[in-house]
Amino acid sequence: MNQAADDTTAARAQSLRAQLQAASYAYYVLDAPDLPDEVYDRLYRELQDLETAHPALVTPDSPTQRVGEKPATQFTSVRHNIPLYSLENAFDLAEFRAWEERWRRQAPDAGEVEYVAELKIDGNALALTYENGLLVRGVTRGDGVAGEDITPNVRTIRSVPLRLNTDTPPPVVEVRGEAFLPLDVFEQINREREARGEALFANPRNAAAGTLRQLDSRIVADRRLDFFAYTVYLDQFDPAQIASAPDQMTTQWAALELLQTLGFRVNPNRQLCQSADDVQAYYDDWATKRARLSYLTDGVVVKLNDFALQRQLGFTQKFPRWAVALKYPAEEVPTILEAVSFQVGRTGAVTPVAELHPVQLAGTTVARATLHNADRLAELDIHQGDTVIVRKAGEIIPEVVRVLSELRPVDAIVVTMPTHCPQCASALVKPEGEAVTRCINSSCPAIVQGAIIHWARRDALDIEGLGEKWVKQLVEQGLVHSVADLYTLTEADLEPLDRMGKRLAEKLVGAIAASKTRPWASVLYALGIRHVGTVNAKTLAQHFPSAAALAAASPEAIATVHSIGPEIAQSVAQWFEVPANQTLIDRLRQSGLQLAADDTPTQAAEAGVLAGKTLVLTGTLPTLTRPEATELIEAAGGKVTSSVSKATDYLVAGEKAGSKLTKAEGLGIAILSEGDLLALIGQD
Ligand code: 3BA
Repeated sequence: MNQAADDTTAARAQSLRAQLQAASYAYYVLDAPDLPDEVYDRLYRELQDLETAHPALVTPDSPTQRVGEKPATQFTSVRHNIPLYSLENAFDLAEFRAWEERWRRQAPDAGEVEYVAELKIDGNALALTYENGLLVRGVTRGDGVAGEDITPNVRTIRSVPLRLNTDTPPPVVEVRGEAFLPLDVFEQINREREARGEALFANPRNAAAGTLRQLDSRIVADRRLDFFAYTVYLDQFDPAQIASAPDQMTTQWAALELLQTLGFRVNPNRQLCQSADDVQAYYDDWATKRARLSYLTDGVVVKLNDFALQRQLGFTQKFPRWAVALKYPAEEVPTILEAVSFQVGRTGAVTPVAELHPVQLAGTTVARATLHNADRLAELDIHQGDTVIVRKAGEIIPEVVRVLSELRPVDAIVVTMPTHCPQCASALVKPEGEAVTRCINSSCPAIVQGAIIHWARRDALDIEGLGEKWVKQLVEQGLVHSVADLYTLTEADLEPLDRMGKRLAEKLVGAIAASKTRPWASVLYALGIRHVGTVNAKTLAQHFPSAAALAAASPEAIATVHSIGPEIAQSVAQWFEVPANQTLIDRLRQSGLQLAADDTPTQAAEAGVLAGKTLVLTGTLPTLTRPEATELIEAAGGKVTSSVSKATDYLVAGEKAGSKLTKAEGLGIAILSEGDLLALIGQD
């Protein structure tokens, strides 16, 4: 191609990008589409074709570059230049007024002030960095100090501009806001998950968090995440400049307008308030109106508008003093109780569950709610056909909080706990002083089903594809009575199951066989012994290198292990005394499962930087799960125990670290963040 043709091609690509960006902005940010879909698609394909023919024309902000090519293997932890503080909560208007009084005592000369009231989006905070106008990084909030770099996923959010809408971008801009899933997308995802027999997301916030942590950005792109911006730092590398800005931007209100100008979606329902009374009116107004929004809000964020006043007030250890989250109470709605069912869990615990006439609650349809246990059931004095009040607070499953007994149908029958297991009809037991009613028949189908699902978990024997849907059928068809039966299943056994087929049967048999290589500690955890979680299982497996050794140990001997208390020891010893459990262990051994430790520690572990060191984990780490952190530590030769003592070398502390942190500080034990740990073992 000659120079002139090259120029026109480049110019065309540039023009297509500009048109597509403008259309995208109108569609996703302004919510006012100005280009028919077919036209958009045609221009998009033209740009794609041009870029394929001339790869040099591809720019990082091209609309074709939102979705990455291949999945990431893991996310890296990134320290925030300016921490993301938390928001102080006010649970009602009185607490909000008290907050105002408090900051006023600290700034007695403030006089009349302006507040900005913003809807509090129930999502996940993100920090986006733009260098010379281009999006270079998107990081989750994490623990506020460090988060995960999820840039490829952030790029898929259509309302996040890949390039700032300005010809004169500052060298570095950091924008913060909330990523969220619209309610209709959330419901669609859960419908799909239900159809595949996967666990449902509890709420849109969890679903958004799960989506943001997806390693494959192509999946993220399908999920239609959205983003509202609310903070902009123009000079993020100087913490002294927090809330500082050029001359024209001295207020939160102006910052929000600037964000909008730069191309971000800013929540349109914000309001500039001249007083706390104005804020109160806004809060009351949105208490009902928010039910009609397409996304969830859990309160109002109130910020002092003036940056100078914000600076004067500053921050406490955790919160800015100039902002508060005025929460809405957990939603409560009345509905009719259609029936009460009794669910039997993996441990045999029987939970009464209210089957309800479906109602909309906190953005989702609720048809079941927990009644907790026998005591709660008796206390509620619930009758068939009762009108009940259900509540959903944050993550928790909905619960029945009250019964409107004045609306009770005449002659209604009181609901009581069954005396026999609804699954296997054996007598239930409720030990004196305990809240839980249990089925103690270890071959009860509900218990077997729960035990197998636990057995197959990622952090147990990790049997891919063995979800609830299949387990239910296996148990119902009488193919499996205990986890040991899994290892004698053949493809011919599985194939006839509803919607299984040859290919899946083959895969499942393979996945079950693969689980035979999992280490002794994982098998011990998978057995589901009370009080033996992943950490205790690891500890026990280290001290008792085989199932035979553990089975032979007295409770006293088990309790001598550091961090294993008498209650845990008792539970383990008791488990091994039950003849059925001994048979189970024998069968597992015959099937070739690892019931003894590989006694040669790996070379890496012996030579590892943490060799001989004892670490304790506490709180929520920004990127690693407990099992992941434990695995990394052990790979580096370290040992993880569950309680802090003088023998502890390091405490790895994440968000919401509690008494362990205090204790470690008291003992002068070195405290590591996740970042410190990763740096120490050379994984940063
Ligand atoms: N405004 C969440 N924090 C928010 C900047 C401050 C803030 C929030 C907010 C600290 C929302 C805490 C996490 C964080 C950025 C720290 C909002 C919302 N403002 N409108 C005052 O809608 N959820 N969350 N995010 N820095």
